[in-house]
Amino acid sequence: MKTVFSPVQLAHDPKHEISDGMLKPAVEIPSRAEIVRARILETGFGDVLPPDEFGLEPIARVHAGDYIAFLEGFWTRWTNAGRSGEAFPFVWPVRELRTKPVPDHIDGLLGRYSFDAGTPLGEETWVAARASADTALTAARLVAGGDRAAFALCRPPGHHAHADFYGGYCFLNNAAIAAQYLRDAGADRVAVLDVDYHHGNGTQAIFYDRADVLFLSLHADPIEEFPYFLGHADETGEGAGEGFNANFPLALGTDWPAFSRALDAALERVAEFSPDTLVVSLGLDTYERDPISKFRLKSEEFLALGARLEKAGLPTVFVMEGGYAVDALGVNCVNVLSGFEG
Ligand code: Q9C
Ligand code: ZN
Repeated sequence: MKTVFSPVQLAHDPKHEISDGMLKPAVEIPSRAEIVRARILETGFGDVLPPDEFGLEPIARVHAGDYIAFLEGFWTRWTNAGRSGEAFPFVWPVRELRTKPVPDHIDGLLGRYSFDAGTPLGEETWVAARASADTALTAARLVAGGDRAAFALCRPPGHHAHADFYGGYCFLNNAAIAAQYLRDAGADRVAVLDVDYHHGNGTQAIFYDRADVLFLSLHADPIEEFPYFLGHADETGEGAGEGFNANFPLALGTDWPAFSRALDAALERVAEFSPDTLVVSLGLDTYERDPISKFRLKSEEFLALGARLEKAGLPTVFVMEGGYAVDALGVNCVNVLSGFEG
């Protein structure tokens, strides 16, 4: 299968993040993408193509106009306010606080358009996030055009980004943008299966009231793990989307046997739904040595994950999400893809 990647995605190069209640070195860093690209080339897995430019329209099918304008204009506002370096929000409109009117002040805007302080926003974030979305869109276009599968080597990742706020290292929801593109290109039903260690809260929320996009997520139980406030098993969709959302929260320490049982259950739901296309939010942070995660998948077991996904028998768009054990990320990611190819 083909891989899509743009070096513009490397421009988002954060130095720090707030996690564990303090300022720490950033883990969602450019070398993540570089090591995966290097592994694809060194194993001769397939061609690596640059993305096409799709413009803002397919992004605006998923994200709010004011949010897109905020991201686009952020750096100018930030520097006009006399600030420099990467930005972190610190105040949010929770519970009784109001989301309207939208504040004029940059710190108010940062809080309005985010949900955590763990996601550094810098000068090059917008250009990189756009390139990452173009990468997902190009992979979706390949599959819409008849390729059995394609790999979008996305970075920054996307699945935590909602229609109008960022977080969890994510700004534009690449998988959701790809799924919506596939619908607009003629697919009647699209399933998004999220196998990242963290719940795909953004993707879930974007499609929560829709019956045309089934969202399924396997992840660490949010009672114990980020994003904490979404991802429980009783979230099944609402309105027309009731029954078209399925969460599989798993215990910390989950290994491949338990993970693959949940995967089988999720893929059974996919088969019942009978989608035209499958989008896989491919996080590799389920790896046993991931520095921020607590599942126990081994490198060889990612081959089995890919093989199991292939058995669904669907045109498949892989969209990279998390995975922070950089030295092993290339092997683990290409194991999934080559397991799929058999
Ligand atoms: N102590 C993705 O995998 N911070 N995002 C966790 C750990 C947020 C992960 C703090 C993790 C976000 C795309
Ligand atoms: Zn993750």
